[in-house]
Amino acid sequence: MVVEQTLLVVKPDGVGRQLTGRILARFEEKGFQIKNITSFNFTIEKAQEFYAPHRDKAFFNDLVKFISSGLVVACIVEGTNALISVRLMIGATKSFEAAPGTIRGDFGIGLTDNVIHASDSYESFIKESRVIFDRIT
Ligand code: FUP
Repeated sequence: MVVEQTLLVVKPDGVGRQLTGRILARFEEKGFQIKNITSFNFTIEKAQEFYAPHRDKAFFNDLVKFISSGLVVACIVEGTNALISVRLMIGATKSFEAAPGTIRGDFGIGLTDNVIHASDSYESFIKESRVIFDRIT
């Protein structure tokens, strides 16, 4: 059992559909701390940096366009085993296959527009935090 941090981004579909409060409440109810909350619009350049691990994928341009298409809300989620726990809470990448009870399973049916992002590892958390906060928090 170890206290960890992970990065969460409520995507433009989640923010646009006014789901931010309900989504963040789930993490608070679970027992996690929400830190460094911020809202902003990704520039195309920042989005390319954020999604750099996917730069060779066929869906990269659509992904960058989508995440830059509107306001996002980003925060750090902190608590015991946050990395794996938050990933389980957000659910499978394809929202239409995500289990009921997960955020993607309960709030959407999209793939690119899948409501929420969470870091998949400590390394990703560090890289993604540098893009969003320009530093490690
Ligand atoms: P996840 O870690 O669950 O967000 O999923 P991935 O890292 O596999 O994918 C990153 C983002 O690319 C996801 F938000 C969804 C999007 N994506 C597509 O748009 N099309 C695909 O075919 C696969 C992923």
